[in-house]
Amino acid sequence: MTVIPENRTELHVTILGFGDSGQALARYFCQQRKKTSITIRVLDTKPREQFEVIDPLIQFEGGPFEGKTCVPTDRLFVSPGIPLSIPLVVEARAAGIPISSDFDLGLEKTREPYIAITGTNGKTTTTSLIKYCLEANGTKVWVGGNIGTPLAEFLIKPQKGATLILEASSFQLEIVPVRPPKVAVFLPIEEDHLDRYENFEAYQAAKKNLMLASDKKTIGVFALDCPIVSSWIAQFPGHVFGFTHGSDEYPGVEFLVQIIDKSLVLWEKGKKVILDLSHYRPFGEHNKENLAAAVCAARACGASLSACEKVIAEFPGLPHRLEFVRKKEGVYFINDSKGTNPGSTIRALQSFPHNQIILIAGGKDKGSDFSLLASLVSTRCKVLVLLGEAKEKMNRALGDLAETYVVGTFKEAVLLAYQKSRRGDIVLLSPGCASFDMFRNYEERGECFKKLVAEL
Ligand code: UMA
Repeated sequence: MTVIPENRTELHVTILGFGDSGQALARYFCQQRKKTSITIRVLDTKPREQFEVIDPLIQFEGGPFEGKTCVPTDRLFVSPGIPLSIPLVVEARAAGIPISSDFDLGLEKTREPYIAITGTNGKTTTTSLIKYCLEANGTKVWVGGNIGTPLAEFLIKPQKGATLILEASSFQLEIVPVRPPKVAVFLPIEEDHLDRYENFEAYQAAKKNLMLASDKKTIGVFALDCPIVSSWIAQFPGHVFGFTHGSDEYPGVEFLVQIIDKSLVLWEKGKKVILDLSHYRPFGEHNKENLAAAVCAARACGASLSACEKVIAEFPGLPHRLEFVRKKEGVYFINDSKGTNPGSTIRALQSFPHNQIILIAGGKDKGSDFSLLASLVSTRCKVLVLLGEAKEKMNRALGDLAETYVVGTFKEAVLLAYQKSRRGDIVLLSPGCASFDMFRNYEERGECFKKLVAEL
């Protein structure tokens, strides 16, 4: 039990991690101090000099967590990047301290309906597509979560009447959401973050917490072709919507979207409607899946078909996701820096013709199995350029399957890829790894690629 005196009037909160979510939480509690007395303690492994501490009353402690304790405190908030398994959190939990996060608090303190989007790849694109479909329909929305804006920001500046559209990572779902979503989108689940989780099952279990939060009114949107999420349907308490590349025979699915070549076939209350995708710009089958998921979610929230059609015609795709950069001497340069796990690199490779890809891959390994890429590398890649921390592991898994080069710097990788390319080839940056060994984040890596390509 905590040992904070019973008769005190102030609230003690402790925040682990002072990144975007930790800082938003701290600002929220500072704002709350106008109404209640609150003590805010923040711990981050980085030194204090690296932060601008926003309020002199925040007790900031920088440096390693070893030897520190969060007992006593009334509530411990853990940033998504910090595992709940670290001793500091385990000790606090054992002492009966409620463990929370900005995502958790955000759902607790709001009453607005929310749409949560989870799965391994495609979450941000789907989140954005849902936003555009609802906006085109005149619905007021607020977008946040893993996409970039912490939910605590909404608590600081609430928007009355908005529908929350929240990209939910496995990290953010490790605590079961306190209230049911209006719509829960389950995109395909593949191996990722195995440096954080004990095994693939533990990663799946975190994503499944969104299902555990759902109730009979929740509309679940399922990737029917994914064996993992589709196996959850039998236990899902709410309405089932789904999308597939397969047939229209899905008993129990109330709203089905079939992806057939350049169209989406919608089966809604026995009626068939076709949405034409000839003008939909994002590359690849997976981007049609993201769109199908978004159409299901948008229809679940009452968006009209014409609102969805407007988005299909106008959505340009997102930066760093199979983003076309430049065509130089007949060679196409594509930036897929957000391809941070083998599953997303597989989708990128599937989006281009056989034996014409010069793949730049590698970065920080997340415990991934790179042999998952083997068959596509052997059929689609002319040349493989490997770099970063994972280069040797990738070379062992894939090096015999294409002409392979292991390089030291990002600049070398881009120059070599260009040198090896011929008219009609595709130079594709899709690392299959996180960026943190060489860059601040995947955005910085993608921007660096675009800059180097522009200089060629
Ligand atoms: N820190 C420690 N000790 C640790 C680890 C981190 O003190 O052991 C500190 C760091 O020094 C840093 C802070 O914690 O100061 C960073 O916290 P964080 O890693 O939780 O990152 P935030 O800036 O709060 O951003 C988080 C999400 N980050 C992660 O999940 C790693 C962001 O997702 C999200 O956009 C943001 O909250 C708002 O909701 C990013 C991400 O990489 C994009 N997500 C992963 C992914 O998409 O694969 C899940």
